[in-house]
Amino acid sequence: MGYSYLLFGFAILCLLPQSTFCITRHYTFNIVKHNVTRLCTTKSIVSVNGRFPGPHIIAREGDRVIVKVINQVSNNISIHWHGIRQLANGWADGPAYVTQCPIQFNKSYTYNFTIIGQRGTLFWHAHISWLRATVYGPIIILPRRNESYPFKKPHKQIPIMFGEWWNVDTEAVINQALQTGGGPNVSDAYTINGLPGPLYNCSSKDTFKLKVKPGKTYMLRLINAALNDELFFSIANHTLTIVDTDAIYTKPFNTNVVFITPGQTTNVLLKTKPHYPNATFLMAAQPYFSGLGTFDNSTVAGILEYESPLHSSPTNKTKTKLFKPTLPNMTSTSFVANFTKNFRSLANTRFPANVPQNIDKRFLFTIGLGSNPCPKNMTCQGPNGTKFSASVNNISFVLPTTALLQSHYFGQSNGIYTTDFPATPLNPFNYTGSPQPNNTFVTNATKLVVLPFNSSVEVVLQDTSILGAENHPLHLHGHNFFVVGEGFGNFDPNNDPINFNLKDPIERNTVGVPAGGWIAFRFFADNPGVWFMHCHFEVHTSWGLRMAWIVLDGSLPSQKLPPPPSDLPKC
Ligand SMILES: *[C@@H]1O[C@H](CO)[C@@H](O)[C@H](O)[C@H]1NC(C)=O
Ligand SMILES: *[C@@H]1O[C@H](CO)[C@@H](O)[C@H](O)[C@H]1NC(C)=O
Ligand SMILES: *[C@@H]1O[C@H](CO)[C@@H](O)[C@H](O)[C@H]1NC(C)=O
Ligand SMILES: *[C@@H]1O[C@H](CO)[C@@H](O)[C@H](O)[C@H]1NC(C)=O
Ligand SMILES: *[C@@H]1O[C@H](CO)[C@@H](O)[C@H](O)[C@H]1NC(C)=O
Ligand SMILES: *[C@@H]1O[C@H](CO)[C@@H](O)[C@H](O)[C@H]1NC(C)=O
Ligand SMILES: *[C@@H]1O[C@H](CO)[C@@H](O)[C@H](O)[C@H]1NC(C)=O
Ligand SMILES: *[C@@H]1O[C@H](CO)[C@@H](O)[C@H](O)[C@H]1NC(C)=O
Ligand SMILES: *[C@@H]1O[C@H](CO)[C@@H](O)[C@H](O)[C@H]1NC(C)=O
Ligand SMILES: *[C@@H]1O[C@H](CO)[C@@H](O)[C@H](O)[C@H]1NC(C)=O
Ligand SMILES: *[C@@H]1O[C@H](CO)[C@@H](O)[C@H](O)[C@H]1NC(C)=O
Ligand SMILES: *[C@@H]1O[C@H](CO)[C@@H](O)[C@H](O)[C@H]1NC(C)=O
Ligand SMILES: [Cu+2]
Repeated sequence: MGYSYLLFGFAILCLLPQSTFCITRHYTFNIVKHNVTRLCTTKSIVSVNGRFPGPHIIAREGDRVIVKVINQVSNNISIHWHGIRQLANGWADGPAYVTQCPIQFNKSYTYNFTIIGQRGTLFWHAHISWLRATVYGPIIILPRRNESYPFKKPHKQIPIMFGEWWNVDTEAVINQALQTGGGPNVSDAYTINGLPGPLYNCSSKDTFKLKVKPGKTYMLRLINAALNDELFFSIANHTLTIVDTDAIYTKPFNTNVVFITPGQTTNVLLKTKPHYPNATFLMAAQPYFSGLGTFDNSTVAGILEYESPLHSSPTNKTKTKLFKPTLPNMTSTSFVANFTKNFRSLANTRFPANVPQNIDKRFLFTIGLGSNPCPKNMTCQGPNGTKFSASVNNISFVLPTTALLQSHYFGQSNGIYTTDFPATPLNPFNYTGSPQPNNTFVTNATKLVVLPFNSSVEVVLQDTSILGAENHPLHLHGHNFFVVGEGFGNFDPNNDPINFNLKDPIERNTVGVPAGGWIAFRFFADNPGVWFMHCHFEVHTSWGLRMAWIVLDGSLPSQKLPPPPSDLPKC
């Protein structure tokens, strides 16, 4: 490796009011070019410290994390700490043109945040254009030093990061797609910890191997960092126990297959067989695809290998049997629905679920695809000769050329954004049925919703079937939400709320809205700032399936957005 930057600089002890130790953890992220070869194709990628995937951030709940990001490439960059609450700390959230201007070539920015009330797995990734294709890595949040897990402490913990490998430059892919208005190409492979595995040509040497001992419990920290694909994951002959999602403990449940959308994280316990099984097991992931058009339908595989002092020679190893997992049909919406129903918050006295019971603000947002007219002097490759677009309540969100959070903080919204984002669709229609609207054109605008501090909010996200119903993984910045209900078809405001779970709904930061269906979530707007909400399919975000909330300051000093740090990048 050409770069040997120190991950840990130094650590400073600090004392919390609860008299438990927390520390400050320092990292340096040098954004540099790096050559990587997969599937016999070498390409130069944007990377952190010349690593692919990027370095691990490891911290305990309560710790402060300081990451100095130094941009040494010509691409503008910003880093998002996906799922970190960033309480009154929006300056460190990272989405380009939302909370900050990007870090330009030869400039640096220091992200400074504390991890509060979260334990499990999150991840960090670039949050500008499609650079997160190669710029991502895990955030591992251990319990406080004096606290235990609500389950038996695992023997070992291993991040399992799913990603996509593209033989071509992903920046060129999205730039061209936005130009022509057509659907972009798809990835060439999926990866586990950057490795496509043995089911691709010229790839066997790039296979992730998990070596285990019999009779132990391992915690796998699953992260879906793929650009555009929801995934099914399974390990042959092994049951997985889900215990934590998006850094929140869940009621444990067993499954042979995990469904995980981009932006989601899932901690699972893997109990190994009590005795050396004289067998090797494939772990594999495949997409779930619900939309129209083409997708990467390939399979990434890794190997679960039992270590035995007696059977450890290479010759003996090749003799063991290999078992393969069975994954659901790649179009199985029914599997996804069944699986998703199992999630519940732990919701006990130690880890309560603070679900809003009374609602101050209600929203119904349609989400889905749409189109923009083709400019007169061009021919476009989108639907019916138009350009692909995507929207929330038919508004395709236009990013400004400055940062929204700064405009908000300094009271300079004029010409940057307006606060009239519609609370419900302006032109209601039969969202998942017929007749479908005969005009699929979107409005292009930068409209936000303003929420008073600590208002309790309910949002229904309603998928549309315009240009195809599709499962969309929606991600909210700066907050977790409780998924109180979901279903297929159109949300029924009279009958559906009767069945809402207000006791132990799952709490998360990213949720897959069912294809041709809806979900309802609730949250307290307890975090002053400007918070992005968007589809975590990069292609849909690029097309405008995104919007932002402004949460106003509260009355106490701790409830106010502080001034920006002095090194906040300029546009
Ligand atoms: C990547 O490979 C190219 C072509 O071989 C070479 O010119 C370049 O210096 C390499 N870049 C890095 C960062 O190693
Ligand atoms: C990080 O933020 C804390 C709290 O605002 C501050 O005390 C500290 O000096 C900051 N550290 C750095 C390196 O910016
Ligand atoms: C793995 O599962 C297959 C199919 O269910 C079964 O036939 C086989 O015996 C199992 N092997 C081991 C080592 O558990
Ligand atoms: C994947 O898609 C290609 C092209 O559409 C098709 O030929 C192939 O059979 C598909 N493979 C699987 C495993 O579905
Ligand atoms: C290979 O496995 C056999 C038992 O199946 C064992 O006796 C032998 O020691 C092993 N060889 C090595 C080099 O591990
Ligand atoms: C392990 O399995 C292989 C292949 O099935 C077999 O040839 C070998 O004898 C087995 N070794 C032991 C120790 O059971
Ligand atoms: C998957 O489901 C689709 C739609 O139900 C069906 O057409 C296809 O044959 C199925 N594929 C497999 C491999 O079962
Ligand atoms: C989902 O659950 C229903 C009802 O229990 C069952 O009929 C269906 O087969 C399940 N689908 C899948 C793919 O497991
Ligand atoms: C079409 O016109 C726009 C603005 O009028 C211009 O920016 C663009 O370059 C033109 N494209 C082509 C292909 O001529
Ligand atoms: C495609 O565009 C033509 C001409 O603008 C229009 O008549 C037709 O209805 C459109 N078809 C679809 C499927 O939108
Ligand atoms: C919406 O469309 C579906 C399917 O076409 C139909 O069954 C339903 O009655 C429609 N609903 C309304 C309110 O028109
Ligand atoms: C467009 O849709 C509206 C409402 O469904 C309908 O009244 C109108 O006739 C349609 N127009 C065309 C040209 O199909
Ligand atoms: Cu989407």
